[in-house]
Amino acid sequence: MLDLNKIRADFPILNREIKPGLPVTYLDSTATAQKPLAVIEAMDSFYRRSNANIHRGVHTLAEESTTLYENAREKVAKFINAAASRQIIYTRNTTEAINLVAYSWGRANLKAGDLVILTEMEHHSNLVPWHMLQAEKDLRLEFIPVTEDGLLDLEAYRQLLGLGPKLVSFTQMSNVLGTINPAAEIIRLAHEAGALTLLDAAQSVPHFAVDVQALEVDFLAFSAHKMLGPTGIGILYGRQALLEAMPPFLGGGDMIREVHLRSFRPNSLPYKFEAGTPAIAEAVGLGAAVDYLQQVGMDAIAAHEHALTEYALERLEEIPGLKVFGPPAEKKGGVAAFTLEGIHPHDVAQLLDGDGIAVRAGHHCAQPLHEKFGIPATTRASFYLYSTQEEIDRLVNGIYKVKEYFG
Ligand code: 7TS
Repeated sequence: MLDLNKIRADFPILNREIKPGLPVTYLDSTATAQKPLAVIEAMDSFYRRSNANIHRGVHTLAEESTTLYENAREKVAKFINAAASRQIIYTRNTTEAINLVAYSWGRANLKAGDLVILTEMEHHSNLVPWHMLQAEKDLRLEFIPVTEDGLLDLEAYRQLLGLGPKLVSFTQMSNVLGTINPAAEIIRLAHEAGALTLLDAAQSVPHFAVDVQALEVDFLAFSAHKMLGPTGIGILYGRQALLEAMPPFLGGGDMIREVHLRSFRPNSLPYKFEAGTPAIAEAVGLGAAVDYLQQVGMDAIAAHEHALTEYALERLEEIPGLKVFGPPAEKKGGVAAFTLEGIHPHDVAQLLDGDGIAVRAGHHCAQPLHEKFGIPATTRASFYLYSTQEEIDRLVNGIYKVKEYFG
């Protein structure tokens, strides 16, 4: 069990009042997580004490800053059980990590007619890079269908595998349905069919233990800001042999070993993929976020969110006219996207905001998924380690008020 009072005291923003006497009820952690003091202070201390550019100086500050930056990489490597920290590439976010794979690996390895399998529940960041590459390379894209209850249709997947895909790229957890996909099985089947795999772990790494070696995944992408860390930094993990064979993505300083007027030699891993001055303070913040998550314990966080999700679904589903999308709680993480009969999802979110309740409305960057269900938008509440039953009660009461308002 989590000590929720203790945890909540670590997050200054959770004390924020939206209006005098009206506390914030933050139910939008799927979009971005709030930050504990440990992360804020690590970044503050970096700028106060150690700020300098990395890898380029012999002076004390440059050495300190380089050490802090690289220590954070080690922490991330251990956190997802990567075999070596050079397999951890700093990017800006999940989106950039997926684009890196599409542009570097995809451009070098895919040709006209090659098949990439995605799913109908992907975030736009695991769709559009492949659309763009398809336009360039004339690839074939196919999609694992989503069933009515929000699961991937694995029978259809097996059939698609018969077409000889080169890559299967999919999300470990849907940011709308909350579905936790059977990643290990999907990866194993892909490998049996001779395909590589990319796992969008934007919604999984923050919420439960992810072990890249146990999964045997080839590429994995996630964002610091969804796991208590700062914005502006994300991670691409890759199998070492793959990363070594890939051409650089962005060119410039730091990613080179030597440069001449008409040529360059790329740097070794991970620097080959880190062009220009990176997000140094953000890496330090990410390292502090990893420490914080590990101190609380990923299994305890997952258990807390699971209990909350069960409670939330039970309470939400008793509201007449409310439909939650996605599978039952046992197959789902802490996300509840819903529609309320006769009321636009944006109106629901707007009225809830009047009660200090922060939820999101729209297609949540998963427009094809909403099209599949024949709806333009949903209202989405999402939970994290600091979320409470009381906040879910406030949400439910708020929704009853919205219904009253609209008669
Ligand atoms: N993949 C998934 C599954 C996501 O949920 C998101 C962000 C991304 C990729 C992209 O992450 P980024 O850090 O590169 O932006 N999801 C959301 C969301 O659900 N609402 O706002 C952002």
